[in-house]
Amino acid sequence: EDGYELWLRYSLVTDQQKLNDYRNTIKGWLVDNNSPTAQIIRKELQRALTGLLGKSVPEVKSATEGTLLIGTANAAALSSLDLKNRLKNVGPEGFVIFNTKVNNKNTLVIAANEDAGMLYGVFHFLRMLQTHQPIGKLAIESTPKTKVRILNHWDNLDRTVERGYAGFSLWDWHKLPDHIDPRYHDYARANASIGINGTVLTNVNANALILTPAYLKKVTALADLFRPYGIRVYLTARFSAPIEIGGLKTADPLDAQVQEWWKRKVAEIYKVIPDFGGFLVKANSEGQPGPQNYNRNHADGANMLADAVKPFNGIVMWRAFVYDNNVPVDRTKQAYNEFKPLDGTFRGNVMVQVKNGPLDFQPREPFHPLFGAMPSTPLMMEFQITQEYLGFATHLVYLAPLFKECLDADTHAKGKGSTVARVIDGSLENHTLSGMAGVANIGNDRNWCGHPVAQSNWYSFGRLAWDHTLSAEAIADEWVRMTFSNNVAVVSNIKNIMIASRDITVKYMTPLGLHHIMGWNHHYGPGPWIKDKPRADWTSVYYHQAEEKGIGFNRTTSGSNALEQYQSPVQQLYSDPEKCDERYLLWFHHVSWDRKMKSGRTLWDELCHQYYQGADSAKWMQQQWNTLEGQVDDAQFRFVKSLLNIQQQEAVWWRNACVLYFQTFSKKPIPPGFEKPDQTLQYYEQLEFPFAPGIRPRW
Ligand code: BDP
Repeated sequence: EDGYELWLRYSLVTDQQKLNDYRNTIKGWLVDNNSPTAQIIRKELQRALTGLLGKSVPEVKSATEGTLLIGTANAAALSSLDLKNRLKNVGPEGFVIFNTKVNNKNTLVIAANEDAGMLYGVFHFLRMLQTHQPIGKLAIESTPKTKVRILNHWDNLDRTVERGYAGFSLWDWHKLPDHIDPRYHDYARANASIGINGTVLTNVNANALILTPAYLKKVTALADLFRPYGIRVYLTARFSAPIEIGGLKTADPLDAQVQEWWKRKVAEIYKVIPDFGGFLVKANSEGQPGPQNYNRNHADGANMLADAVKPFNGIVMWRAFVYDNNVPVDRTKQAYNEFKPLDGTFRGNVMVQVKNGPLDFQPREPFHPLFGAMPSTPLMMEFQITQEYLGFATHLVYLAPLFKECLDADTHAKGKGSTVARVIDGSLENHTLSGMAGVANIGNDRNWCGHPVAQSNWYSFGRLAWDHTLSAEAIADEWVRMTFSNNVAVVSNIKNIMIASRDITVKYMTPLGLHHIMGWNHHYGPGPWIKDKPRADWTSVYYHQAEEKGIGFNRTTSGSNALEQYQSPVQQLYSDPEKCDERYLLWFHHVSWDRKMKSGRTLWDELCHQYYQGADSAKWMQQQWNTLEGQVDDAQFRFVKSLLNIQQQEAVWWRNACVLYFQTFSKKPIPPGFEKPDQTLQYYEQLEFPFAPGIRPRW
């Protein structure tokens, strides 16, 4: 196997009893609908049932014993079932699945209010078969918790992918619209199977060319293809497009000509893509143009675009990832400082898209203080699925635990239980708009994501966007069963590796709240020594602040006071170094090397301990994986094995480089019992990685 089939392998059900059971329950199927989505469902059912049940299951004309009946509320074949009532709570995308009698025959029904719900219901049902669930007494009702469940592709028009580690962009702009790569269908199927309903095709560091007629034709071809899969297309809007492709002298959002230009541009887009989703905008950050170039604020910019897309029901996703050249005392404070005062001034069709943490997708960050701080504005989550700071597509890091850690964090904005999840699903403040975005890890590598296990990160993002109450364990369980095997021992082994992998990675990269200590322009290996760059907040020393007495970024009142941006119970959780969760200690505090840690060790010893434990655990992952030989597909087995070998060596690289570097400040020995690094600090500092993927200057 080469990984192309993702979690949609549909291999024969190996549990004989389940197989018999499924064969008896599903003798035929009927999709009472003729929409393009229904055609997709027919194909998927043929393919899936043939694979899973090992024989083709016929399409039937009416409900007989053992029919899988699929349709929307008004389907004639389902008219006896009072579907309107059963579907009253599931909305346009939800579905119900239940066993019932029709014409006195045992049937299984998958029904929804609209086409997309039907498709989601079918994929849900297929997942149940793929994971060997019982299907005799089903009474499922499922509704997505967030409305916009969207991938952000950081794909450039030349097919390079910013922070992409799985080859080049899927979008072959050159050959579009005439050549439709069959892969686009498989991309859409995969997304539909996990409930993703939107895709931003282009990089947030935007190119205005995408808005020109020639490119809009190409975008239209993709939008037409994705539509029956329930997927809407969105684009990034370059704020200066009116100048670059419109011939105007300004892009000032309050300028009437500029407003008019965007209105026309938007009308032009909707003429060819009637369900165009809207725009994603990165403005006044890392060199991108924005309203501040004209002394306007983010709301002025967002609202101008929002007014343009409003008549067509479009939305604007305005990013809060902002920082500029005036390096503040603490870069992590800037987004809150700029956005919080604007709460209540955004149009109703604007969502502010906030990264999970206040810095930038580090292996571990506390949740972003904007969550819960802008009650009048719907905030969207932005997770990074691509592993920019987590070993690219080389290291095995299952991200659902990272996603969950943030979603489950309590902002205390409206008292206990005001979790980040409730902020972004709109329930905390009763917002109708809600969303979750994931920066895609997909490229044109045959296996889509580079690392076979990186597929689980795409998968778990989609599953959590649909239902953030799912646990990381449950999602891993599903994914392993669908991707590798239903064998209980295999499932538990791979799941154990996956669940542990994120913490292991944090330990060998950035334990105890360290952050932003990676290599200079590639963000790959360690670079805690990075200093003296054009901007302080692009260095590592700015973040770890190591010196003879201690280490860590003081974000309390005696330091940058970034803690003030959190609600008071959260502040209290973190402000006292004695009580602060040690996983965030050096994020919030500058503490002495001799400080006593919960383990009883000094901070220095504990830091070493964690680095060594991380690297040892990377070895443990290898050992665990090696026991799977012969129990999962051999090609996949060998591929992961070779990647784990690299990961293990690089965990040692991270450990050695960081321990040797921090030792120059602590001046303390590596605790007894730990093998000494076999190279000098200078060796690590001089290592160069000219071939690291995505190498390019930092913004
Ligand atoms: C950082 C990336 C940079 C992105 C930026 C962003 O290094 O390539 O452009 O985020 O999110 O993580 O805009």
